[in-house]
Parts: sequence; structure tokens; C-alpha cells
Amino acid sequence: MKAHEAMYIDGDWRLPAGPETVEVVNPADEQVIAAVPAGTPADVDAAVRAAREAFRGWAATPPAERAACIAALSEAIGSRKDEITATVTAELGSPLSFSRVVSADLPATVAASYATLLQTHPFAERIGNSTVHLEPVGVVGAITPWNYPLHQIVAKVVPALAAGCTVVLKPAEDTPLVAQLFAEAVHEAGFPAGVFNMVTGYGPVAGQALAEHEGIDMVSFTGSTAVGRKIAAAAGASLKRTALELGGKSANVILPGADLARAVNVGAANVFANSGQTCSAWTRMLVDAEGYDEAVALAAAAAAKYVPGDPTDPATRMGPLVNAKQRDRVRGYITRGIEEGARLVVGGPEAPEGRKRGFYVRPTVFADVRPGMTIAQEEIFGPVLSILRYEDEDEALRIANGTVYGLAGAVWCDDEERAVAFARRMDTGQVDINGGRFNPLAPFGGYKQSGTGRELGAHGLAEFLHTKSLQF
Ligand code: TXE
Repeated sequence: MKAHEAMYIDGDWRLPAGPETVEVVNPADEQVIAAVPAGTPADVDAAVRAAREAFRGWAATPPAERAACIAALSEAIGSRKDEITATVTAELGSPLSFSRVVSADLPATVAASYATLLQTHPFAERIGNSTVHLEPVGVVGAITPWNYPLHQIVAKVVPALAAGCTVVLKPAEDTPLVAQLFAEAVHEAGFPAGVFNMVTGYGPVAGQALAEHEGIDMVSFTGSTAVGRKIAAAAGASLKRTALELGGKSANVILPGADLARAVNVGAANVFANSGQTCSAWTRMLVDAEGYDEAVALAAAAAAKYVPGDPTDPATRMGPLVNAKQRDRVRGYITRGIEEGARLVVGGPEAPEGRKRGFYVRPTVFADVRPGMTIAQEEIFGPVLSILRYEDEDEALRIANGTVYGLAGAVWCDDEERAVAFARRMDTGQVDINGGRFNPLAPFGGYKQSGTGRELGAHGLAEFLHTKSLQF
């Protein structure tokens, strides 16, 4: 894998202040494939200065010109799709076909959507004797995770740039190589120097320095709820704006009369995709007594189709987890589920057969899960599905809403009105009705401890804008 030994600051690749590096490991075979600079507070400072210097000029650039740069960025991402796909599979471990769809095609689409949005988006309106202007918040620090590495970058950086903000990105230490490809694409797209900057490195060092830096106006973060709290505290010290996209424990609610086979199969695919490393995954399946046994059998059969394997083999549907820490954490949760009395239907904490090397976990299904169990409350971030039983709709709603999270969810019912009525009572930011279809323009984000703020579309753009009113 090609890796830059430099960071992207002020329109160029610049050598880091210190000698430390971050090793990038292929999770399928545990081999080190590259090393990138471990940024220090001095590197963060240089990047923030460059972004601050570039801010006024970029903020004053007409939206149509910003749109042209963003369209060029979408094309530059598009022209690197093969390299992006191979890189994400090598550093994250997701199967090639999955990497292509969610880490190459989707980011190009999302970037293009902002180029289009800017053509018509109103940045001023009249309210009585006032004009109200939408102005960029300033310099944005973006801190992103590894699970959908390029999508997470694009979903923050592109709307920030579209709004007229300048950006310093600190990508996840597990997946810095695709972030470097993104910086190359930004460079090729012709943004002015300093508008986008990137410092690679570790969260508690480079990430923390960015979140605390007095020179930034906003932090946009996606990651764990625990780190989200730290970011909010660091930002709170100088009352910076924050947008936080955190963990989830979403419910897949199968109401009586639903197409049970479809609801279970789509639900299982939603959990096992990306080895379960999806913040919005429907990790709790809620079924009534009548459909329960059939749902458990269907889920077990669906899990059997996700045989953990080499992510570069086109036949593989599920690769390893990203790193040893995540693998051990997930296996620990599986053990906890067994200890707390849930019924292990398939899977388990042992390494999958023939997979002694690599960070693999067995796709696992638990039945007879009760709402208070750890596996029904905490984000596992692995291929683990918990199936819970409910007596009536009120109980289903209590269970669905009974965690600290509220990111996503699903409702299935042959009566769509009933499904919509149920979804409206869920304390969560996004609900798929009878399977839904991903909409890259619809707002994405959490209620409760799943975060604050929204990403994607016009709502995602609004996060990076101030309103100013002038009275006449
Ligand atoms: O996340 P971290 P980790 C959840 C999921 C997972 C758990 C741990 O449950 O099992 O988090 O994953 C940076 N100041 N999600 O440890 O640490 C870090 O460098 C500033 C949900 O990988 O939150 C990386 O860039 N930044 C999730 C980013 O934060 C810090 C996606 C995320 O890492 C920092 C990933 C600090 N003190 C994990 N410490 C989702 N919502 O999609 C770390 N970072």
C-alpha cells in the first residue's frame, strides 16, 4: 500500500514535527502494511493556522465557485474508486464488493449531492424588516472513525467546505490510507491552499489537541459515546459548536402482519454487514410470541450465510473486525450474553473455524434476550444479533425506547400507517419502514446519547452555518 510520510497542510504534503508513526495493520492477516505520521499538537497547530489563514477568502468565494471545486472533488474520488476499494479492504477488512459500494460509490455520490445543492441553496432570506444571512461557522475540526472511513470523512468535510468553512481533519488511526487518498483528491480538485488540511495520528494526542485548540470554531465528531463526552467537554471549555454522531443500539421492530421472512433476512443482513461495525445497525430484533420461533430459525439460517473469510475473495460476505481490541471486545460481549442467560443460537466467542490469524468473529445470534441484559443495552459493534420477545405494541415500544441510545431503527407491518405511527413514537433519528431505502439527502443523526446534530443533505449543511440578521 502506498503511504505518504507527510501530512496535508496548507495545500501541500508537509513533514511532521516529530518522528513517531502509526502502523497500519491488515486485519485479515495481521501484517503491517504501512506507516503514517503520528501527528503532534505542533502539527495540529500548523494545520489550524493554515485553515484560519484561508478562512476569510474561502468564506467569501461565491457558492457557485465552491460548488465547482466540490464537483471536481467528487470526480477525483470517482477516478480513484479502484484504489479506494482496495485500500479500504486492506486497512478495514471489509469485503471488496462492500468496500466499493459504501466507501467509493457512496462518497462520490454524497460529494456530488453537495455540488448540486449549492446551485440552488438560499444563503439569505427576508423576514419582515430583516434580512437573514447564512454564514460559515469558521474553522472546523473533523474527527472521524474507521468503520465507514471515507463516507465519514465526506459526510463532514464536504458540507463544511460547501458552507464556506475551512477544515482540519484527524482521521481514525486504523484507516489513514484512504484518508490520504481523499487528501490527494482534494488537492487535484483545486481548492485554495489551507481550505482543507489533514493531520494523521492518535486520538488522545492529535484528536484531543484539535478538539481543545482555541483556533477552531467547531468540532464535528463521529465515534464512541465515551470519546464524544470528552470532545464535548473540551469544546465546552471555549463554547465551540459541536456535532456529535455517536453509538447506537437500534431496534428492528417486527409487528404482527409483517412479512416475517423479509423482515428477519433484511434485519440480519443489516447487522452482519461490515462485520457489525455500523453505528446504526439494528442489533435488537423485536418479535411477538407468535412469530418468535420462526424468526429465530430464520435468523440462524441467515447468519450461516456470513461465513467469515478473506475479504479480497469475491465470494466473501463477511471479513474480520478492524483490530484486535474490537475483536476482543466483541468476544467479551458474547461471553457476557451467555453468562447472563441469553440462549446462544449460532456463533460464539471462539475464533471461527480455520481463522486463527486475523481479527475474525463468528456471526452470532442470541434468542431469549431480556431488555435489561448487557447485550441488549450496550453497543457491541460486532456481528451479534439479539432477539427479544414482546407481548403487545406498548411493550415493544418500551423495549425499543429503553436504551440510552436513539440513532436508527426499523418497523415492519403490512399496515403502513400503523408502522408509521409506531415509528413516530420511537425516540430515534431515523427509521426504515418495511425495509426503506437509503436516502443520501435525508438527515442522519441521533436522539439521546447517540449524539447531536445531523449529517447529509441540507440539514448536514446547516450544521456548519451561523445565521446573522440585519434589521432595516
Ligand atoms: O472509537 P473512538 P474506537 C464505537 C463502537 C466501538 C467503540 C470504540 O462501539 O466499539 O466506539 O471504537 C478519535 N480526543 N464507535 O476506539 O476512540 C480516534 O482517533 C479526540 C462508534 O475506535 O471513539 C478516532 O479518530 N479524538 C462509531 C475517533 O476518535 C479522539 C464509530 C473515533 O475513535 C480521542 C467508531 C480523544 N480523546 C466507533 N480518542 C460510530 N458512531 O459510527 C479517540 N479519538
